[in-house]
Amino acid sequence: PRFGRLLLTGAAGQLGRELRQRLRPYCDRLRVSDLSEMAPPVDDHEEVVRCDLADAAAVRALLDGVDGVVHFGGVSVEAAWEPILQANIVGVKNLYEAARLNRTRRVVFASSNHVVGMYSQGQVLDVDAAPRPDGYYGLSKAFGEDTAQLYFDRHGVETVSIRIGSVTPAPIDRRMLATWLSFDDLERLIIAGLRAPVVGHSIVYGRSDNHGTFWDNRGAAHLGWRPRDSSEPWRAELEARQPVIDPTDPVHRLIGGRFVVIGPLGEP
Ligand code: NAI
Ligand code: 15L
Repeated sequence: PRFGRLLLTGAAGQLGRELRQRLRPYCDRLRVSDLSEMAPPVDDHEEVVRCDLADAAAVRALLDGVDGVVHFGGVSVEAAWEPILQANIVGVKNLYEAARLNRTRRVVFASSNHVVGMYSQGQVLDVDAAPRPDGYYGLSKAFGEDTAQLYFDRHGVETVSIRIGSVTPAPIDRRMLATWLSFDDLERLIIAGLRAPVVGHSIVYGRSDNHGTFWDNRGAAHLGWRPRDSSEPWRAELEARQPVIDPTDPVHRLIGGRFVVIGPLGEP
């Protein structure tokens, strides 16, 4: 079935710009939003709304008349605490309060692999793996997942939290052989997350059907999503380009890759 009005946040971002095109066919109206400037509406099925997620009143209005939210807005990398606090913590709380007040039934939340970034790459994690964030960014995404759980338990707002690996047109380093998620698989996962009859608060790892993955999605089978793409065609080229990997280096040993050493927490 088509959706009535869908809201996409983060629409000016790397993934948002692509998703804006891809979500259009699934809904009668697509409302797109970001703090930054976006392209004007392409036709009268699109609504373009500039909004700071940290502004509770503006977010409340943003969700008015919305059936489902694809929440991709926020700080997307390791950064100073204050912007992460405003966009990813205050922002996610504002989003869920607005969903409750507007009776929005379903959210697909762009969580991140950095929620579990400090686990070893040698482990295979289930969808119920407890957070081991690798920085303020991963910590804020763990807060987002917990907020989703709270608003389901208290108010019945359903969420699929996608612990996204790495979305790029093609994998570009050896870690991405495990973490890569194609845009096509991401699109299908978002739609499955919106359409699945009952999700409560479900967590799923956003990765394609990659060999040597760090993540087991059997616990999210009820979403009815199976990735169709794989990083395997790029393996030979990426292994040749990066032939030596130091397995004792945390950047290569831990799931979060370089996020486990960068940012404010990496400073003396
Ligand atoms: P991006 O940084 O390109 O886009 C994020 C957008 O959010 C930006 O356009 C930015 O202006 C907007 N934003 C930031 N603060 C805001 C605020 N206070 N109010 C309103 N909008 C605000 O990031 P990208 O790569 O497109 O990622 C999208 C989402 O997916 C993010 O939530 C990110 O954490 C998540 N994600 C992305 C991955 C990837 O491979 N690109 C991997 C894992 C998670
Ligand atoms: C993320 O969460 C980031 O948003 C993205 O820029 C990538 O760095 C990705 O994780 C990754 O771990 O590759």
